[in-house]
Amino acid sequence: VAVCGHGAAAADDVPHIVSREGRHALMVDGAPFLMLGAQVNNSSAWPEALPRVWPAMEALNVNTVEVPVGWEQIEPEEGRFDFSIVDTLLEQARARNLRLVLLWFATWKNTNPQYAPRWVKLDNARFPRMVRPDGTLHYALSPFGTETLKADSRAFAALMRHLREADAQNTVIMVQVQNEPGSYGLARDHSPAAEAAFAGPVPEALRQRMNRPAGSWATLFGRDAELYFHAWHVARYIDAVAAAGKAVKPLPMYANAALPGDPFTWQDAKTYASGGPANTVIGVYKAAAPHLDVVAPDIYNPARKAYVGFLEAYDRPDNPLFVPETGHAREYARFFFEAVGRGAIGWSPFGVDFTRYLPALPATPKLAGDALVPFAANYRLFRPMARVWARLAFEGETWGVAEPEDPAEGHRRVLDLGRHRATVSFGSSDFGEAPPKGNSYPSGGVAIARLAPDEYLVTGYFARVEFALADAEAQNLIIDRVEEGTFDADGRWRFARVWNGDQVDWGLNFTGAPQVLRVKLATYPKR
Ligand code: N0T
Repeated sequence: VAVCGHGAAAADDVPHIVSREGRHALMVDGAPFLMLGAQVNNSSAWPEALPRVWPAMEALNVNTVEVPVGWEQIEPEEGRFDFSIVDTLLEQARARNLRLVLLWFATWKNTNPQYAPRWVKLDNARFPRMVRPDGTLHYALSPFGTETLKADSRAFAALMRHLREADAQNTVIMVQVQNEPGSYGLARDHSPAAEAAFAGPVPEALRQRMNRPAGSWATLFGRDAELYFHAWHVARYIDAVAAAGKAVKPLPMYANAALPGDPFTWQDAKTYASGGPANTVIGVYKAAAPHLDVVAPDIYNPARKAYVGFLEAYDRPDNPLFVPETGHAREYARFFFEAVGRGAIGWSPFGVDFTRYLPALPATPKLAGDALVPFAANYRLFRPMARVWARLAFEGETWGVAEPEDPAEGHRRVLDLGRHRATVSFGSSDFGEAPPKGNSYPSGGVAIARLAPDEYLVTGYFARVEFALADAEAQNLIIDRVEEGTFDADGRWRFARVWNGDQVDWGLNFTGAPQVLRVKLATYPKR
């Protein structure tokens, strides 16, 4: 069969990213891997809290858990390291056959230094904060703090050294360096070192990448000068931390972004996390941070157009698409299909465990089991074929679509598959051609992969899929055969039954049941 499994690989084959012809794969154990992820709450990486993490992960069918490791947790006193939490995480993840992404909460966590040890965050002389234009101190640490960079890099390298020693089997497959870095309410640092740098020329690597002549930040970048300047220096800092870690164990590394409100509207840098890898500065990060394999969006905007706009911004030949955080409200679940359809290496709702922290909910978990259902359904569908899908996305073509919520968009989306076209409609009845009404809430999603010129893998929830020829004048389309089945552990297709009659006459109707189809199309002449 064309869709086959993954080969065996040595345990010391460190996970890495490969890119070819604009497509990307996260290689784990020697083959493409699709992260079906979830991120725990910020304070859940403690032995006391973990028993309320794993049951949520099990309910979700994830294959990967994103867990923070705070600098304060591993280096409470300068030079004294304690990796017991890392060992606990490795052991408990392995017992559940889960992979981990570790999140290095250090100099910047949602821009602030809250996770830096107290010997760092309370010592302004040695570890300086950013300065506002009026000379007062901003809360965030400055990217010009050379001692801060040295201390952060040393701690991060120690963490990676511990992984090199304690994780030869690569339970940890990727590492996030900082968390949503930058600064809120301040476009850039105004410390003396920053002022001097801002008055100087734009660095060669950046102006060449941006294809600009030599010049100052202000002349080359106008209203974006401070944003680009800050992004450059924060990215250089993160790159140095990443490089220190990679020199020890070269795991894939990434930085994540707190985004502006939407990807279409220009916003003043003061109104979002300036300095972080937002969609507005991906090129700056690519020039400044060659040791980061990925820059990634944390997407908390549930409007389809905005969500897809962010996915499109980060899905680039020089950047694998990865969504390390997204909302866990039910209307976000459908965007999984948009992400995997674009060949994302992973996707992960944020804050999904059973620790509770909202005072408004004194007696119940913040997130009850019910809320996980649509996310669990996605992963239930994809977990058996995660390797197959990752390979198809890397070697071939895939498409994905989520149900629109804006009535102006209607309840149909058309996917251009080249020779064919797939019309996906949401809220159709089981039979007949009545116009689709939309689902009771935006919950529909479909993903399609090409298996052969006339054959597709098709799956989804709460949607109808109808195939047509792009050139309907030349020939007539006929369904050759629709097989429902599953993939076994080796990635081999297990045929279950043929769909025919009512199951194909009105399109392929996906319900809430996990169904995967192989659809073979054919043609017959017009005359
Ligand atoms: C996320 C999460 C966690 C204009 C929020 C989202 C996580 C962090 N931050 O629960 O704190 O660690 O990465 C920030 C969203 C900013 C929205 C700005 C709208």
